[in-house]
Amino acid sequence: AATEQMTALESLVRRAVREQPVWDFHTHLYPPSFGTPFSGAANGADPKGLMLWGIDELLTYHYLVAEVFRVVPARQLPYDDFWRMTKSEQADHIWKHLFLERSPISEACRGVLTTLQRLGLDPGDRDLQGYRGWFAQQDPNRQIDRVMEIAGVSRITMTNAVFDDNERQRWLENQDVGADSRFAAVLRFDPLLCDWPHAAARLTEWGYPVGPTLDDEGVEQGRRFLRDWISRTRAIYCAVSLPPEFLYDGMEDSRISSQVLRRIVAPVLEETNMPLALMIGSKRGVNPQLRDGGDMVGLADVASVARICADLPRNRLFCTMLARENQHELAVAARKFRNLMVFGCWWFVNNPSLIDEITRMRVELLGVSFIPQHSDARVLDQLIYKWDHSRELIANVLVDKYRDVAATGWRPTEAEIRRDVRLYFHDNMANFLASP
Ligand code: RAT
Ligand code: ZN
Repeated sequence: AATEQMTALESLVRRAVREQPVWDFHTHLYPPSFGTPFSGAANGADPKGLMLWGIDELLTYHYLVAEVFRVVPARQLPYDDFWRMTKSEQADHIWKHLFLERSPISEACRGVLTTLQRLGLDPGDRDLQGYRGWFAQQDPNRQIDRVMEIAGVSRITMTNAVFDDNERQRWLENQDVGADSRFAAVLRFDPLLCDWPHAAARLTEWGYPVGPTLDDEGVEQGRRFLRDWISRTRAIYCAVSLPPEFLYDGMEDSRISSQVLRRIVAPVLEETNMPLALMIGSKRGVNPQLRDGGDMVGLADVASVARICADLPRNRLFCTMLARENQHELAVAARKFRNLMVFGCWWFVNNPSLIDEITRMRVELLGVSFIPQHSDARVLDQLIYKWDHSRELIANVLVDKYRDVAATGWRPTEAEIRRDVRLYFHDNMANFLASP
């Protein structure tokens, strides 16, 4: 009878995790209003469009670009030759070298297979032309609904990079560009904190005159810039990615990044009642030839995050870190500060073995008070595999944790399990966004 109860508990947990719709905390996905370079059955491809979907985009994901350069000798394919190929030629190249000439067992390769399978295509066919034919018949807008349905995603959070000219122009030209209710905007402004001279020059050019050092007038202009863009995009939070070297030393810290954070970003976010997401640990462009795939991981300073939480108690921070070695300290920091919400297994830690390890540790230290995962999908269809794989791993952890308490005689009810899973996949994000 005891084992029967355990099996019942396990299937309850697995079902709850499978069925709970998720608000995806962080992606790089866009609705069709931002244009799509591959229009499928719809008319009107936009070569610089931001909505990426389909098999060629899946295969040319920057995770796979980095992997293919490892296995093809430099003399056979110099970087420039790869970048001169069309998207389909690049996809053919990756398919040949990473799927056919060696087995696709890396997480990024496996992801393509899971995605095809759950879309109803058979990876066993190994028929790239056939998959292309199928995608070419789909309508991008309807594909969004289909993918969200299969992945169990009820809201997609974008990353709206205001310093990206292509994207900024689209917001300026069409005030309804972000109006698709399936998507929520996030204002992303890395240069404000990472490269002030560049940010200041751009702000000045855009009608917000600020100097290379920060005086009171510059602070006012910086705040006005943020307010304008928060209202234009109707962002639900703001975000920055910071390098491993990022430091914050406290109220007296005169670094320009600390001043911008304290004097411009924090006050505007407080007045708009909005959290800031910090993604820390990515060293940009250690191999620029790989483009998006050329960034490295580095150990970051968790103490700086703790100091920000202490110095800015009226601000709320979401935080994720890229280095495996930072995960434990970050979870401990979250125990100290309720204005810190840990989220996701980001990029190089978004691998089964590490998701398992990190999620277990977080449950043990934080109970249900964190956001276990985000997809970081750049290609629409990736939502399927990212969530499929993560749901399975999160369920494994939860099964063990509920079993441990059940062994004491504490029997979690189905309603309680569903409540907890809803916190992980939806309510923690919603509550943290809303709470003053
Ligand atoms: O995971 C990724 O796709 C990275 O290229 C980055 O986009 C990272 O997630 C980021 O948001 O900076
Ligand atoms: Zn990202």
